Amino acid sequence: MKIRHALRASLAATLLALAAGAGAQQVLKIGYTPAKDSHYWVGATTFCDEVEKGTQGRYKCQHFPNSALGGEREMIESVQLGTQDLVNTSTGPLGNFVPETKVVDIPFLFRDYDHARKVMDGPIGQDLLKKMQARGLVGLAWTENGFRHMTNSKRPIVQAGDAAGLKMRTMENKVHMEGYKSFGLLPTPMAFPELFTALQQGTVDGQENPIPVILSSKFSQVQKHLSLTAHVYSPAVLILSPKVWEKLSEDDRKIFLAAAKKAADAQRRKVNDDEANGIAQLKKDGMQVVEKVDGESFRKAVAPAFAAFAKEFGAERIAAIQAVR
Ligand code: EAX
Repeated sequence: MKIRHALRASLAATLLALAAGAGAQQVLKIGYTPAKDSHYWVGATTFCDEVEKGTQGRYKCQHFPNSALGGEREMIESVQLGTQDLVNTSTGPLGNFVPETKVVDIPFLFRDYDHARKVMDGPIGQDLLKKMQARGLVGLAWTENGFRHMTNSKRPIVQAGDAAGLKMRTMENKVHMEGYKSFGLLPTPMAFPELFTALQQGTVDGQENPIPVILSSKFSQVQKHLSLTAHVYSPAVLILSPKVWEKLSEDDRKIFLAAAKKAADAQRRKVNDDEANGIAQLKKDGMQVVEKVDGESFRKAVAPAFAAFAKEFGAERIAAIQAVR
């Protein structure tokens, strides 16, 4: 009798301690479309480790890679609503929420990684992060997706003329779609979680994504041709729900922001690695790779669309981005 009493008391004490612990630790749900081990996972993991360390375990993360919480548009919506805490997402659908960010999705706007990273980390990019606040999103840092390249099941693409007529899955991004039409592509917007099956079933002929996405999503299983077109830079951003942000102390906010900066660095390093080693891997996996693309033919094709981009975003804003060295 006595022993049972004592057991019950100690069980009650344990439950109380557990409840107190649970109250002190908040688990943040973080989602992204690519798989575990991808560049997004590296960024997310770095962020979460830093936050957990910095807050002595008061905050930690639960990861949802592989679109487990939906496509990027859905996840941004959930973060806005506060039913999801964090998303590491490309700018694919972001312009539908924060129109000011659309300018960075213009094809052939950035010369190379160095240029793109300088712009995103400089006043222009930081100003865009701030613009997210007014739309119910807290942009912590620009991470990175990478320069996008075309894959397809029909033929090698060497010049813009080879792309003409191909049914190409695009992100739900008007700027991309406008630009790609000028290459003669038939843009078919589709959320990322549907893409692998669409390629497998031939609903679309091709898609375009950075090397780290092509690798981690195993598109080599369903696409024969890869062309290193680098036709657009694809930024990514780590976004926190305002519901979480509003509850953070000033010190914790600093910890979150510093963690996001480290996440961006780590994610970009993984992009560098995949760019350096991934193409050989994709060849090994059976892809035929066009490395020497006639970039000039694509630039020429898209040049007329720049008039429309200038009208929409302002010629000076575009020029200001191009002028960053
Ligand atoms: O952000 O939808 C896409 O093609 C994106 O590049 C992918 O979800 C990673």
